[in-house]
Amino acid sequence: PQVCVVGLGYIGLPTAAIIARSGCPVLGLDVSQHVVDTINRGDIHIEEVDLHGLVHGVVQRGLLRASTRIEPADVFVIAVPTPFAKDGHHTPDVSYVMAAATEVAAALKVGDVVILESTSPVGTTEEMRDLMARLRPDLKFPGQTRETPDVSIAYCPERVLPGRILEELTNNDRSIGGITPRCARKALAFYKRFVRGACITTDARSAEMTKLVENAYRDVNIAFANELSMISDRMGLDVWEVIRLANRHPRVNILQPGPGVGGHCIAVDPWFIVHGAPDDTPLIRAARSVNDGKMHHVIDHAVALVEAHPDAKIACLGLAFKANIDDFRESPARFVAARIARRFGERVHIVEPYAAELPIEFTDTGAKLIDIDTALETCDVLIVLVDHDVFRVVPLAERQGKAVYDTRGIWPDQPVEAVATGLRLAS
Ligand code: SAJ
Repeated sequence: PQVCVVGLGYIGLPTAAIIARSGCPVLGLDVSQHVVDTINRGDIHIEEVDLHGLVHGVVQRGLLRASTRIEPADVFVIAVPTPFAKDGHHTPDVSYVMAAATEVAAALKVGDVVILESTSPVGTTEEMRDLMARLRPDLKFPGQTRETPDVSIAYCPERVLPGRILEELTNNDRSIGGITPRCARKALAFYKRFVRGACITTDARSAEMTKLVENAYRDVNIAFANELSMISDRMGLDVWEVIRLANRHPRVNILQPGPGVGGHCIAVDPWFIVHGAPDDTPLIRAARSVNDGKMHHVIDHAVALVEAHPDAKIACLGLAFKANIDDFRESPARFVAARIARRFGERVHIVEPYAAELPIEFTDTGAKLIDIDTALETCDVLIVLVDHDVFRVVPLAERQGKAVYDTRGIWPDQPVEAVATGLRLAS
């Protein structure tokens, strides 16, 4: 089939490339002319392991082409962002999905399959169907007619991890949620072309909820770890030791505390559930507030540590939202480092091997970007914010004598001097 992927971001572009690799001709649609031109040259505008080679190959073989204008296709895959509305209430904004559906509606013909992949509040796929049905009264839509509908519509969320997108796109199991069982079967046949994991059919609303639940589950579990770290700080316990020991229980598996939860999904998706059931979500809300609160707890402890060492140079290790990636958006590490930089100015040095320059909010703070070796030679206070491998491998000998606040627990051998755990102060 001819495939059209709407939205060429972190999910859309790898998806388009993998479908193209399976042999289907793919048109990738994006609102940005820059993105379209970049891809048509065989280049990419985002960083992801092995993606450049794959895109280059499928563009060269004529299987992937990008455009700002939609064309007829047999399968449409929508992978556009669903951010918060700017109302300050964490309300989901599905306007990009509806804009994409409007474009797709204009190109629809009998027999087409429309698949939504964007993380969406429960009911969005049906809302999208209603919109397309209004725009195309000449077609019969699923769930609205007792006759065989002219088009099929399904919700099939992605569940890939940044840094492992290509591998996980192919190998992860997927939920395939049809507006009707027939829609699910049509979508299933499509995903079977390029997914090796199991594809499990369900209805669209259950698939929408499943996606949100997966990320809320992780958020709640990280919140538990973060709450433990704050309790341990208060009680003078080593949270890493406590978690390590508790996880020896055959049915306990506590996640890792950190400076808060970042990224574009785990700190966002739980709110989509809360929005749909505001009176029934005390736990999910509490997790959000614990994880956001952890960021401020880390800032307070880092400030206390720096103030206890008035003449020392400070190094903040890491800005990325998690280990070993170059994504600095929605990053608690970046937020914490910027607060430290604003407060302590020229004493502050930032180490981020994945950044070529400091983000905009560091301008005028006096903070400088340096490499890990310089930091180890010149800084006496180290604040670990990201568990990049390049930090993890620094041996104790090079950290000895320094005051260390290890928010990720990457250096369990760091001698503890005083204050609460979490604040690992070298003697
Ligand atoms: N984190 C911790 N402690 C942990 C694990 C993670 O503090 O033990 C933090 C990370 O440092 C990071 C944040 O949580 O700041 C999120 O990182 P992550 O690796 O847990 O997840 P993401 O945001 O990169 O990707 C998630 C994944 N969802 C789940 O694991 C349930 C991925 O499978 C989804 O496809 C993705 O969200 C998405 O697109 O929704």
